Amino acid sequence: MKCRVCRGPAVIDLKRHNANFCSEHFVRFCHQQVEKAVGEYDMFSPTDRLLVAVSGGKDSLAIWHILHTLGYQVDGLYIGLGIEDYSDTSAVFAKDFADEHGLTLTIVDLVDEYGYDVPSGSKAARRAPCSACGMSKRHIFDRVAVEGGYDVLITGHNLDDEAAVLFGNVLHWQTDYLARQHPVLPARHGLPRKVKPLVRLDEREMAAYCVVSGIEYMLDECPMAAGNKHLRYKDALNSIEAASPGSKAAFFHKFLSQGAPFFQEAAQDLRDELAPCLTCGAPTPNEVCAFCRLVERAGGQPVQLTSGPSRQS
Ligand code: Q46
Ligand code: ZN
Ligand code: ZN
Repeated sequence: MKCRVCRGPAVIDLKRHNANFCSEHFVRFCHQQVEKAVGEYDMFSPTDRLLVAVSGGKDSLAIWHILHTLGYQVDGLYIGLGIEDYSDTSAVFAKDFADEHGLTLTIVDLVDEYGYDVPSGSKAARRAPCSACGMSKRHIFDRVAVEGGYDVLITGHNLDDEAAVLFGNVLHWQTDYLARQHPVLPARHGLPRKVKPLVRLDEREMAAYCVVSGIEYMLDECPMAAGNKHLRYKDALNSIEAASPGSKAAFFHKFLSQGAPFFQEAAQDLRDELAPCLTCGAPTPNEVCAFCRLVERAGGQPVQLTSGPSRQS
């Protein structure tokens, strides 16, 4: 197996690209795929201040590493979710990475700042853990990005993540979710743009990127992920991909180029319906946002977005 670029010994084969790479050229390939996604979807420019949401897992540490290596100004944000040992261990990976590379990491702890953790909050709000967790994370991403004056918030969702979400949305024809599924969510109501620069790279490639770049990351899966339907969708897509390499990327990227335009009107309608939450100021279709309702039911304390938008009356 020889590297497509230098003909030296290859360390990875990428069937959907019909290519093999050595370590050096695989790293270069990953950087190029990120630059391509950033340019294709006009995600950000070198002068933007970027904030990456870091979980301590392979994807978020890889995108932080890639963007830092490419010369972007990018800080990290880690949220302590209070999920058993998983949270304690993943925090160590995030902090060690930041220290090793001399990068700035903001840490927000759900219990310290809001008075609940994911297990207790999801029970109190009678929501699935991943629903309560996702909502909490989105709110804190917005808050820290606004308070820190960041232009763009970055998440480490990769091609497998996005294809699995698309698969679920198509299975149930959830047109409102399909309308929102895009690697760039525009800035709105004073909140930053949100982007996903890993949409051209998959899970295996991100794990390999970390290994060849010497990035230590949290290997364990979140214990609350068991039963998550997106894991089943990933398995289904992986079977199709094994039989027909390239199917997953085609499914997702052709949706963006050929399917998504059909949902644009619905996406605009959804954006028009939003107004700032009366409690925290985050955009919501209701008077009080779902996050503030969750915090209240969990017995915690909402935190106002300090320089966020004000409600038009
Ligand atoms: S951390 Fe949170 Fe994930 Fe764990 S509870 Fe679910 S959403 S699985 S990315
Ligand atoms: Zn090579
Ligand atoms: Zn709110």
